[in-house]
Amino acid sequence: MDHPVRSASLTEAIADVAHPLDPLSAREIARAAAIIRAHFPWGDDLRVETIDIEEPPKELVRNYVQGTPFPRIVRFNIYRRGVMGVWQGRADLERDEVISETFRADARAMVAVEEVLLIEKTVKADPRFQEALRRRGLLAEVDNMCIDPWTVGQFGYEEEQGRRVLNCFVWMRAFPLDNYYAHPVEGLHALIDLSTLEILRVDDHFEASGDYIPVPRAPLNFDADLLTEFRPPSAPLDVVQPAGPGYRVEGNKVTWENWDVRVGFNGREGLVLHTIGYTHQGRRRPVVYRASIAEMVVPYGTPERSHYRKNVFDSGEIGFGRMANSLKLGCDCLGTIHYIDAVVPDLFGAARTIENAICLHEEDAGLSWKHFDVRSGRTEVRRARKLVISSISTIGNYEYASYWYLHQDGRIEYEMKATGIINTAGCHPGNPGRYGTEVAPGIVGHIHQHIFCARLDMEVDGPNNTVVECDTIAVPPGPENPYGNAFYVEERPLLAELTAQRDSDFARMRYWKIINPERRNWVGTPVAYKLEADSAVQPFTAPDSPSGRRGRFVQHQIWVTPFHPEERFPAGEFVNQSSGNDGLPAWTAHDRIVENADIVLWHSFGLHHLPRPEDHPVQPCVVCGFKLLPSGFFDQNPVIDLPRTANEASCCTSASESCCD
Ligand SMILES: [Cu+2]
Repeated sequence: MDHPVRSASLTEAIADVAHPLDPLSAREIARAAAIIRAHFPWGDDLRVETIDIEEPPKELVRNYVQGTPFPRIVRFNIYRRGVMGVWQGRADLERDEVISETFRADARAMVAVEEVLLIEKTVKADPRFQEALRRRGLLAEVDNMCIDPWTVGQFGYEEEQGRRVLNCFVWMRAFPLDNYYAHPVEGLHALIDLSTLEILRVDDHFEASGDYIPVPRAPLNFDADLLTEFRPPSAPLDVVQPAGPGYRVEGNKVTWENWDVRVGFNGREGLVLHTIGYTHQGRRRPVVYRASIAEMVVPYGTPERSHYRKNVFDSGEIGFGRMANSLKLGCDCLGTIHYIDAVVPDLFGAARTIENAICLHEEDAGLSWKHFDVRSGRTEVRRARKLVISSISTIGNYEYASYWYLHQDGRIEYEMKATGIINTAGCHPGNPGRYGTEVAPGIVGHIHQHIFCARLDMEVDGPNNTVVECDTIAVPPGPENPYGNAFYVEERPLLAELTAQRDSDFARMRYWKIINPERRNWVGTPVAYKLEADSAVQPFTAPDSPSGRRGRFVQHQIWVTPFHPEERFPAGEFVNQSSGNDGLPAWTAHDRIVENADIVLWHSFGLHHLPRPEDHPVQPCVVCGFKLLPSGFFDQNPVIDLPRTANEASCCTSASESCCD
């Protein structure tokens, strides 16, 4: 590879921590684990769900002077093997002690990958499971079975109370590299207690009728070693920056064009952007204090067999950060790349480094602006580029690729690209039922949604903001609208939490602005950013249903809350098997004031996904996201100052022609 590559760890050691918002280093995680182990003398039974930095108060961050000392407080969620509930607490790394602890008896810790590794073997050895395979004529192939455990939600079933439970779905492979999701063993499930590895129940949904759905056997693969036909390779398309990239990285602070941002990461949310600001005409102006994808849920739409239980919170139950990939140069990332490693705790509190978890690079972003003056005959044209900060997480069958883009013109854009393998089920060929698409003979992809929640702790030009709803109103035809053409935008500030739970409205071309009421632009209106909610999703899960209760954040595209350091996750701190009593609905019930306040804007968005045959056997990326757009934040086009340049590496396929003058 001759692409330049730079690599660094976010933080190497406590001594190297340069900023109060820096994520925990490997050494800090190890030290925190040692403090916790000394405080909770459970020996080998100690299990770690979370060890993460407690972000210091905003005032400390805002007034921080480089090189001065700052506190390092760690948040932890831990549990004891075989004991239900979670100990939530804090440790002070300087004082070397646990400074607070609360036992949350009803909480169930997130599911760790280390915990599920033993499940497959246990299920396969269960006589009830083997008997179900025998009834299907599959017992001889028991070794080929692939057992995927799924989180179960909270349906109030007696046998699941007081336990940590997963429900297994079954696929099978014909040989080691075979794509097993092409071979669902439909209607067969094992419910397992994660703490004891006891199999509570095996469900064979076809036992009574005997009408088994056959396992589709045709191989449908995507591994290059198994594919025989490839199209000819495309012409090379290289991204080359001979003078190096346009960004600068110091520790985990990134400066690019007029932007500066601090890159953070944790085991639950994955990528976090801190203190995003834009310097214009010599003044740094804050825009977002903290931005992350704080939760996501995938509700499935079929009530059939055990599929109704599928309503998974891949972030809050599993952890985007913990499941982040090590990215590969020239494959995941193209161009002049700066990689950042991430460090997360493993199940036993050891620091696990995910090398190259975060990718930073520039991309061409097409045209920025242009005008041809017909009278002077002159053309002014500028090209745009963007800074990309990304990471990719694999959660079971699916990949979530997360991209933050900073644009030169002040735009912040987020894209979630979903790829990987759809969750497949079996059907009688030609009869997928109304809840899905038959994506290949005998394989159904059920309808579902992927709904994410962005937590946007805004600070547009200062700490206090107001969210304003903007509806376009058509004036009724009559004396005030004699030509029938009149329409205008009506603005309405969202003053308190309960009235700030808002939905997209196509009939009104609704959008929202985040304004700073105390700062005006040159025409006297409050400076603002506009949220473009391009990927609003209409939820179809009943809000009071067992699954709907747990993910109520999907019921509105917009929620606004006053900042509170403990209000971090929209479906609550502990989501696994939760009943839905925590999170946005509980907090906003207090109807706190959100006008001209330190506010957090929560935006639910996502994908409405009835799988297509083209999504199978591996899905090309489908994309959802949103944009934050300056809207009266600047007095005029902020990229009017882009220098007039022509790209010298560009050429014409016909050598005699000159494209640029
Ligand atoms: Cu999907």
